[in-house]
Amino acid sequence: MSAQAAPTNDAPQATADLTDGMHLVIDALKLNDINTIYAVPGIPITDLLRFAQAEGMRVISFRHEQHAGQAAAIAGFLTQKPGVCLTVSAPGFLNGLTALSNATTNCFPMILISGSSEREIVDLQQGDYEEMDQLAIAKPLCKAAFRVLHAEDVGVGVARAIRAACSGRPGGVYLDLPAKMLGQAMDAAKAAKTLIKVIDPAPRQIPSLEAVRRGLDLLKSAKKPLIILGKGAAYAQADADIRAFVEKTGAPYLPMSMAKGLLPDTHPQCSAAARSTCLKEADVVLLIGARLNWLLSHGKGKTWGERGAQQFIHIDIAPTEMDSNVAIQAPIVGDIGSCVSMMLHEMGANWPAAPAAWTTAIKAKREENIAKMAPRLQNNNVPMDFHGALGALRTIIKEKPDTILVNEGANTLDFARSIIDIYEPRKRLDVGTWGVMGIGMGFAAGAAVETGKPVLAVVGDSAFGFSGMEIETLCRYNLPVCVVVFNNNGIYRGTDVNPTGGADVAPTVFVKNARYDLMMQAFGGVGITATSPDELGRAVREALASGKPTLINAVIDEKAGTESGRIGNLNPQSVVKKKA
Ligand code: OXT
Ligand code: ADP
Ligand code: MG
Repeated sequence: MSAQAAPTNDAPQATADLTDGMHLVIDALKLNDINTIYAVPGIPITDLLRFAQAEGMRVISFRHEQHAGQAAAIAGFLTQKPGVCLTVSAPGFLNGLTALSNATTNCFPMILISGSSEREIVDLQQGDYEEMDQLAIAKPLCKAAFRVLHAEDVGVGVARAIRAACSGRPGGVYLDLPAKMLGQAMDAAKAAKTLIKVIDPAPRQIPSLEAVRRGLDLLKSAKKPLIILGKGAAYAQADADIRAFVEKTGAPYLPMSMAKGLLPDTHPQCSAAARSTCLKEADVVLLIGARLNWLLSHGKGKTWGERGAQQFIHIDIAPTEMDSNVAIQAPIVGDIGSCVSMMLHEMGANWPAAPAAWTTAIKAKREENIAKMAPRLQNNNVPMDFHGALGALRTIIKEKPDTILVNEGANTLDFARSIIDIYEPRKRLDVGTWGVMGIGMGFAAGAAVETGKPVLAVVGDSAFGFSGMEIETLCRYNLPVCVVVFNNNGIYRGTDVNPTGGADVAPTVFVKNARYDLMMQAFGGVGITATSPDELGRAVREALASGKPTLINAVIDEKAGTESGRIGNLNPQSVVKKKA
C-alpha cells in the first residue's frame, strides 16, 4: 500500500505514487499477518508507529523496551507467530536485548526491530546521535540478525526475520533498520512487488520411522516409564495428540512449569506431586519438548537414579539438543506434532498398560503429598503465609480455568507452581529457562492483548519492581489484568538485618509495608490491600469479573519465605563465617 496522508505535521512527505522504507516495514508485517507492534517510540521510529496505527495495526506503547520485548516474546509463544518489538537506537535497542535474548533462550519466536544511526558515521565512529554498532552486538544474543540498507530490501529482511524466528527451534531475531532507510522513497507500485508473503514459515519436520520405532520399543520395555512435558510441547499446539499419547501410555508424567495444563494438573497420570520419586526411580524417561538443563538437574546427580540405569527417549526439533547432558538412547528429531502423531499411529490398538506396580506406587506418593499439603491451603492466617494466600488463588483458577497465570518471584514462584493447578494449555507463563525477574507486566500485557483472556499476575514484591511502571500501560490500554503483589517486604523475606548495625538496611530488605496498591490508583486502576486469604480471594474475583486493571497488595508474613525459594542450593557457600 502506498503512503497515506501523514498523521503528523513533520511526517515525511509522500504522495499516492511514492512509498518509503517505514511504510514498507508496515506493509511487510501486515502481509504476513503480524498486526501488533509492542514498542517504545522515539527517534527514528516515532512516525513508523504512528503510520502503523493509521494503517490499522495495534500499537502497544510501553514505558521501557524490556517490557515491550517481553510482551512480544510471550506473544510469540502463545501464537506461534513472531511477536514484534520496535525500539529506538542504542539505549532503546539495549533495553530490548534482555527480552530478545530471553526469547532465544526459551525458544520463543520474536523479532526485535530497532532503528539505528547512519552507517557511514557509526562505522567511522564519528559520534552520531545514539551511535552504536547494533547488529554486531545483537548477533550473539539471537538466532539471526539482519540489516536492511535499502527500502527495496525491506520485504526480504522481514521475510528472513520471520522464517528465522519460527522455523526449526524458534527464537529471537534482530532486524536493524537505519534511519536513512526508513525515509528512503520508492515508487509504490515497484515497492509492492518487493514484498514477500512467507509460505510455510515453520515447515513440519517429520521424524524418521526408525527413530519413532526405536523410541517406542524402549518405552514398551520400561518397568517404570516416565514422561516429561516441557514448554516446547506447549508451544507446539498439538494438544489433543499429546493428551491422547500420554493417556495411551498410561505412564506418570511431569509437566515442566509452562507445560502445566497441557493435560489438566488434576489428571490421574499427573505426578507433579511425586516429582522427586519419579525422577529418581523411573527407568525410561521420555522428554517431549524439554531440555535436560539445570531445571532437570542435567539428567544426572542425586535427583536422578544411578547413571546408566536410566534410559532416555528425547523428542525435540533441534538435533543438537540430543546427548547435550547425558546419552540419549532414542533420539526422535522432528516437530512435536509430527512426532507424537506418528508415535500414536505406530503404537497400534494394543499398546500395553504401564506396569501397575509402578503406577500404583507413584499414585500413592502423589496422594500422600497432596493430602499433606491440603490443610495448609485452607488457612485464613493474618498476616498471610504463602499457602493460605495461594490456596485462595488456586480456588479461583479452578473456577475460571481460562485465566492466564503469569508468575514470578522466588517463593512466590515456587509455591505458586506447586499449589495452583492449571487446567488448560498455555495458561501458565513464568520466568522460564533463565529464572529471570521482570517478565511480569510485559507477559501480562502481551497475554491479554493476544488472547483477550483475563490475566492473573502473581508476582513477588521484588519481581514486581522490575516492570512495575508498566501498570500505567495496563491502565492506558484498559487490559483485563489483575496483579497480585506478594508483599513480604523484600527479596525472599523482609527479615534480614545489617550486621554492622549501620543505618543502611540489609540488601534484601525493602521499605516495610509499602502500598503498591496506591501506585495503581495513581493511574486510574483499582488498587486494594488484602491482609487475609478471604479478602484476597474476594478482591481477585471482583477484578477478574470486572476486567478492570487491578493491583492487589497482598500482605504476606515477612518471615514466611526461604532464601531463593526452592533453589537455595544454587547459592555458593562462603568459607568465611557470616557476622552475627
Ligand atoms: O517430590 P518432592 O518431595 O521433592 O516435592 C516436590 C513436589 O513433589 C511437591 N509438589 C506437590 N505437593 C503437593 N501437592 C502438589 N500439588 C504438589 N506439586 C508439587 O512439591 C515439591 C516441589 O515441587 P516442584 O517445585 O515441582 O519441584 P522442585 O524440586 O522445586 O523442582 C525443581 C525446579 C528447579 C524445576 C523448580 O524448583 C523450578 O522450576 N524452579 C525455578 C526457580 C526459579 O527460576 N527461580 C527464580 C529465580 S530465583 C533468583 O534468581 C531471584 N532473583 C535474582 C534475579 C533474577 N532472577 N533476575 C534478575 C533479572 N535479577 C535478579 C531475585 C531478585 S528471585 C528474586 C526476587 C525474589 O523476591 P520476590 O519478592 O520477588 O519473591 P519472594 O521470594 O516471594 O519474596
Ligand atoms: P522446559 O523449560 O519446559 O523444560 P525447554 O525450554 O527446556 O522446556 O525446552 C523446550 C524444547 O522444545 C527446546 O529444546 C526446543 O527445541 C523444543 N521445541 C520447541 N518447539 C518445538 C516443536 N514445535 N517441536 C519440537 N520441539 C520443539
Ligand atoms: Mg518478596
